[in-house]
Amino acid sequence: MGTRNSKNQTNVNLSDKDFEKLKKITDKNDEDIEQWFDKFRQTYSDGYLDKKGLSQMIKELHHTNYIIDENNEKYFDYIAERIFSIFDKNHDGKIELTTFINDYIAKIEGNNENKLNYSFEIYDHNKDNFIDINELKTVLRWLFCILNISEVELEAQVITIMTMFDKDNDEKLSRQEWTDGCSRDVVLAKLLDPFLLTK
Ligand SMILES: [Ca+2]
Ligand SMILES: [Ca+2]
Repeated sequence: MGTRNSKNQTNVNLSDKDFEKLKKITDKNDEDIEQWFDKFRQTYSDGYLDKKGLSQMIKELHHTNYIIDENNEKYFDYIAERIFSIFDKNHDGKIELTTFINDYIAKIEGNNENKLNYSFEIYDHNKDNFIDINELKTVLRWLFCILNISEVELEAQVITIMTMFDKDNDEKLSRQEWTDGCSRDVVLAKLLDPFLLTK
């Protein structure tokens, strides 16, 4: 084997390895994954996803783990937007379907350091390699909205996180401070995980 080929001829194929990984992270069965991937393969037959396609893909990937209501639908759109901006490196408004699947799974399923680097990029909106307080609040506000955590609690958590993570007290988190902080404090790391919906 090697790749799973569509009954419909396109050049977009999923490797067996990615297929198995998809099964693992989504709890879908073989047939579900085949059908699901076929649909995307047909819609995006040139092998590229746009922002809307990515959002749909992420929602569908995770909808068996999480019920999608209006609130978290917005969250998925937001996270998809963030993920898109990370993957669309040349800013042409499209990302390669199979590369995305491969990379996305590797990152959310990967070792802790990979995953933390990925979550860092989700938080770092302006890509200056620091997470400032506003960036922290922006992502957390989305997460807490889904978790029904209040704005008061949000403010309190932001203070806690900055106190625990910001070792050089410059009121922003470097990549190192972020990965060290999340590695030290698993409870906070769980709270900060932008991929909470994926488990
Ligand atoms: Ca930043
Ligand atoms: Ca700092």
